Amino acid sequence: MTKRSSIKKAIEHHLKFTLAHSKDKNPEAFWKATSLAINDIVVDKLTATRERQDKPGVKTVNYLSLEYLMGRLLSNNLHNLSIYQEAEKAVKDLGFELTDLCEQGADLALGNGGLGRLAACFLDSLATLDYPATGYGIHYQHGLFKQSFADGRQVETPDLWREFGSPWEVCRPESAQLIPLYGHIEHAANADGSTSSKWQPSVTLKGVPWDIPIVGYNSETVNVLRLWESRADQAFDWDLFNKGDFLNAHGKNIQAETVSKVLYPNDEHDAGKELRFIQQYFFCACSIKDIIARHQTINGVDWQAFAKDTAIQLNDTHPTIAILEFMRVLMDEYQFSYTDAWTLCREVFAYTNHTLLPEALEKWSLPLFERVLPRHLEILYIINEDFLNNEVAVKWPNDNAMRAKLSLIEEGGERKVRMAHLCVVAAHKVNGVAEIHSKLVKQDLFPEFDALYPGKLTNVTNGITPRRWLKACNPKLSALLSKHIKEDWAKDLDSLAGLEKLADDAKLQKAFMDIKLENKVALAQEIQESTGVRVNPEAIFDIQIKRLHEYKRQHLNFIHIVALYRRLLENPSLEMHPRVFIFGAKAAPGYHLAKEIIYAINKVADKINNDTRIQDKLKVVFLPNYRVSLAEKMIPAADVSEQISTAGKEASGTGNMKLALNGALTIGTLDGANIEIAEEVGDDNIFIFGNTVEQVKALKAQGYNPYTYYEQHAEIKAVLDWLDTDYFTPGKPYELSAIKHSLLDGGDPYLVLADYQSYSDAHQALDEAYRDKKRWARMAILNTALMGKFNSDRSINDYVNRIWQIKPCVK
Ligand code: OAK
Repeated sequence: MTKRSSIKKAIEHHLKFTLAHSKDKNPEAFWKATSLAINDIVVDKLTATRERQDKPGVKTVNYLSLEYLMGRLLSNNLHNLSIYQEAEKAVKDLGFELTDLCEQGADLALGNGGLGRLAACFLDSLATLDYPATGYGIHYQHGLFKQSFADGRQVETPDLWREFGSPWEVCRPESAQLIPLYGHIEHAANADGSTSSKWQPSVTLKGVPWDIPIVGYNSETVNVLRLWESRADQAFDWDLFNKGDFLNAHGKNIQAETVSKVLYPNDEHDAGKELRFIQQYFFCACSIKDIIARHQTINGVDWQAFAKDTAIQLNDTHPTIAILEFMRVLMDEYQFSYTDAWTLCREVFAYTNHTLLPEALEKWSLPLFERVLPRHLEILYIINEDFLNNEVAVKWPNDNAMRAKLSLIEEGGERKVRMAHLCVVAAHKVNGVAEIHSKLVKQDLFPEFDALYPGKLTNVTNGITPRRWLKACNPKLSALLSKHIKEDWAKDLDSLAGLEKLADDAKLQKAFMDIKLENKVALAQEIQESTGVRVNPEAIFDIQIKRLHEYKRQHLNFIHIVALYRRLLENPSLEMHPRVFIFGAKAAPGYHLAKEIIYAINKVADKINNDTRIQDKLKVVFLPNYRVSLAEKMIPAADVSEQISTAGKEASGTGNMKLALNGALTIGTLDGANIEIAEEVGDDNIFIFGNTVEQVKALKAQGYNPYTYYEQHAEIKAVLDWLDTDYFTPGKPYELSAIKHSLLDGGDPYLVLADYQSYSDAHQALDEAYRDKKRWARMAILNTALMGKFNSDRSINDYVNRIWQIKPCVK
């Protein structure tokens, strides 16, 4: 049987027997049946992978992350299995277009932004490179909220990604774990005079795993993403039920289920909520138990082999409690001495830092810690004493200030546990996510730790999977690349450098730019459908997509747009190529200024888009509900990529890599991975502007005063003052004043005004470059050609060589 006919048969089978559908053409049911049919192939490979990997001596990396932004799985899995075309034909035989079917699936949006999407790219690369790996996280009932706009303001509604089931996941009740929490400690005297502690927890949760297969591209491996769902330990209170108290009979279940109910929607902001703390502990405890259980199934109780077979990577500090849970299990359940447990712990754990923003650095209040996890806090004290007395005091004798600075506990005011310190002390490697970020982690965040542990702090520059972010999302460009590059470039992205010598070739330039235009036509249609705004595909599509955050400076982009509008009103024949500014961004529901920025962009967009005086030279669109599947439509259509964070604030960025790979030119600051992108493509093929990290520091040190820019720069003044009028919000002056207020009275913490002129100049240069068609085509081709470094396969191999020391596991 051909692949096409076997897929067709499997779809029909699932439609009839799994879903009990007749031959009606229900697209949702067809999507599910198709996914189930493909999942059959996946499960076969999964079983074979398990058989190969579950053997003594096979080292596995366990990736612990509170977030995974997976997006949709059907099209990705088809591409990775190299059966997309066969499936397309099979589905057509049944009367459907595969692209339409793929649109049916919900995004798996179990993450907020960069950190969660990075985790998803890394899982793809690990499976592609045949590395044994398990991802661990939470099976949130509701992922990141859905965003819509009402009169320009963000409205959030719950995400119901698995309301009617999800065809890829399988529940594994046989691997459920019991997780104790709260309660108290009982101390007992031992015969040798020492004391021992026994934790008497008062609550027990049950963690039930759901497994999602992770299909490698063109590889033998299907790994697993294991997500924990919380349930009550004992199901139902029959006593209450029999007494007629039906609602309370469910009480415990409802409480227990809240633990995995919803993803916290804060990006890079620690709100310090008890439920979030329990989420972290719950998934870490489940995962540690699972890792140990798996080790024992394969090795018996041979702890000698544990460190040889196990690496645990902490995706930021969110899973830090895994360190304390591992210590607790070793000491209290396996009778390890503290020293032996700590030695093993340090061999196994490594930690990735994803931000320098102080508001994102997690610190948990000590009373909260003590109430929820009394035994873990006791163990933390032991680690801290050991660290302060045997490491800090040895390096810096009699230095109380240093003790206080490095202690795992912050004193003064409310006492707090510093999660990042615990990570750095426990991990054998700590990495930042781009060269400059890792340098700042060493210099500014942890200089003393760098001195104490030479060589522990390192860098692994982020990457993105070229499978999802080029091959699958930009099929036309992919086909063109495959015509010119004989290697399997989706695996070996460096091979795209072969295009460099063709960057001036007129035929390639035309084909490349024709494809860009076709992608822009498709996005223009999407824009019209979702916002009603008509945009001209011949205009420059200038895109900023990322979470809404002051440091990412959507408001710098916004102020420049208002300035362009003003210039056009003053001079309608201003020479500029038509431009469409396109935004996609969600704001954390409690982040007031971020929401005001969304509102301001929407209000200004409304005015500009309906102003006939400017002859369609300027349009502004804010696409609602930015998410992975929308990014897949926007990125292939971008001419310009806005990467304009204040230097030193964006750890790496990964959208910058995706956009450049798809032939967009970056306008960006010398921040995060922009610096490495500039190194790869060369200064002629990127628009760099703004103050550098050193200049930002100097400006702040000399007492940055935004008012000087406001008073001395006529355009800045005119634009900010304009926002106070009711021009954009008829009858309601001051509706858009929040931005001005934050930039002037608020002190402009992210130096928007200091970078404004340089940003405006860079846009001017960009506009001129675009009008030279050949020059632009050359630059765009070179961006695609020279992104090889940013393949997440390279990142993963860096982790393997510098941190994990694992090997591919193949037949
Ligand atoms: C989110 C919550 C807490 C701490 C960090 C984050 C986060 O998403 N950080 C982002 O991580 C990405 C992946 O490393 C980087 O590319 C972004 O620059 C960084 O902001």
